[in-house]
Amino acid sequence: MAIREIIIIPDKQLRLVSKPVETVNAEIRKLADDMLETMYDAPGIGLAAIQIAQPLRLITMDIAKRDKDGEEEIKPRPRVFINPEIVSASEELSVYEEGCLSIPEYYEEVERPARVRVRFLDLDGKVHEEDAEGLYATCIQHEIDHLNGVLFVDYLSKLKRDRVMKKFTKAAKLAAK
Ligand code: GNR
Ligand code: NI
Repeated sequence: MAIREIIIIPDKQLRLVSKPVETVNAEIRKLADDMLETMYDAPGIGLAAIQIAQPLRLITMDIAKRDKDGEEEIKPRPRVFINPEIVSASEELSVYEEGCLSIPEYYEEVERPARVRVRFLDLDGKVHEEDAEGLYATCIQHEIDHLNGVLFVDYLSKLKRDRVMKKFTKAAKLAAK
């Protein structure tokens, strides 16, 4: 396994539409492994392949640690979603404060469907369908958005989005000098 560099805004690659994984082979399993290691190291609860500059429809996630504000230790639950699709979404919406490893240290509330049904392939190429709610529903929608070049700031007011994009554009220019 290896930790890969996470790209941040305004990197234009984050706006690419990622390509479906054609075959779940050793190369894809290695990429998924590296994504999990990169995600845990960051740390984050989800990661889309494009965040490490790989435009493939591949997501990793582990929301287990998020429930860990109590005493008991929660075991890690690494998950991999290949070619994930939302097959249905609830009319009911819910609000979560979201963050993104590609927009470091910026958090805002986003409203999304409270529940979604998601279809995906696992690392054996087997099809699954699952109902997601709560943080799982929010996170899988956030990650699938990445596969389509969409960022959570796209749901905010133009004022807020412009402000955060500008801040990171300035920082990138200073770093390049
Ligand atoms: O680590 C992450 N936390 C998070 C919190 C609320 C909603 C979505 C997320 S995903 C984010 C990691 C990330 O950027 N995934 O693309
Ligand atoms: Ni993100």
